[in-house]
Amino acid sequence: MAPNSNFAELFHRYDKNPILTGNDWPYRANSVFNAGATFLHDGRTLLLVRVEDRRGISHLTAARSEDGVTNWIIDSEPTFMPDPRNYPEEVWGVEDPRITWVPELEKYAIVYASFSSSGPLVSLALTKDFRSFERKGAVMPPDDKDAALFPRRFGGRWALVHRPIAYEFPVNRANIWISFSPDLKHWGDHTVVLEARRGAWWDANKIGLSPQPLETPEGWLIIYHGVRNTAAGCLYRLGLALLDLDDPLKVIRRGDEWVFGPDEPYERVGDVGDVVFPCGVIQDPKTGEIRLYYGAADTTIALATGNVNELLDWLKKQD
Ligand code: BMA
Repeated sequence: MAPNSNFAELFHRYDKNPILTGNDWPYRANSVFNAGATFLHDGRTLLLVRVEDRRGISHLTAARSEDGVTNWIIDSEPTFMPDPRNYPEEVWGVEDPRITWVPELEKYAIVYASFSSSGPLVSLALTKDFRSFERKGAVMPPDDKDAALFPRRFGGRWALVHRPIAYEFPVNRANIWISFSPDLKHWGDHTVVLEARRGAWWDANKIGLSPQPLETPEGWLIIYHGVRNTAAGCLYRLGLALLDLDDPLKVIRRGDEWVFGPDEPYERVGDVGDVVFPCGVIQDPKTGEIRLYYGAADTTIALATGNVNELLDWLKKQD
């Protein structure tokens, strides 16, 4: 896909991308990518980075920055290692965290994929400071990933977005679901909220939540990835949808076209080429400016900026 400068884009790449690579790491790493992101209470930005080691197993390491762009201070050792002795589902690593600040708990919820011997599943941990963690263990069985917690309850229940795989003939399909829980432990009322399209569509067969849902005055803004299988491999691109603020099972709008996809060499070439995969987004509540942190080709971390108001305006034109 060649960028066409005749049309304005919704996301703008930082000109010094990628912002973090394995070379920046204080210890040996194969690749650093798919980072969750959040504001800390002191205004700094925290990335919880997926680091793949040279066995192929991933762990998570925190990096902090004043401006969210430069001068990252990276923990000198892994911050959150898989713990297969106590949590056997983490045997092949922990991956792709999404972070939500939960005011009621006064804690951050980290929802991540544990690579179990039966496939990836969804796990949850809570933290106040990204130094000590309260693991809650597996919350969804395999295959399931691309999950995040909403920051508050709906009708008294917590809500989790996630992406179980449906083994359908002739191709596996994956839709975005929401499930509910009174206590963050027992989950039910599993409901499909966004379905993968079919056939030639960019988001045919497999879609999944990308970063955590973004709260806007008009609804929960969902940035999701769609996977297109081609003869040359998979293409990961991003689309937008808007869910009702009080009832996230209600889809207000969904865009037809993708809004961001692999173009630059660092997105097209790497351990897994043609992948842009954000797990974290930060919003400035005053200006609506957002910073989208994405894994590029499963190798480095890159940054793109946008504005929530422009994304919402674009979605309104999609009716
Ligand atoms: C997805 C996830 C991501 C990865 C992407 C591209 O299924 O496993 O961690 O970035 O594939 O390889």
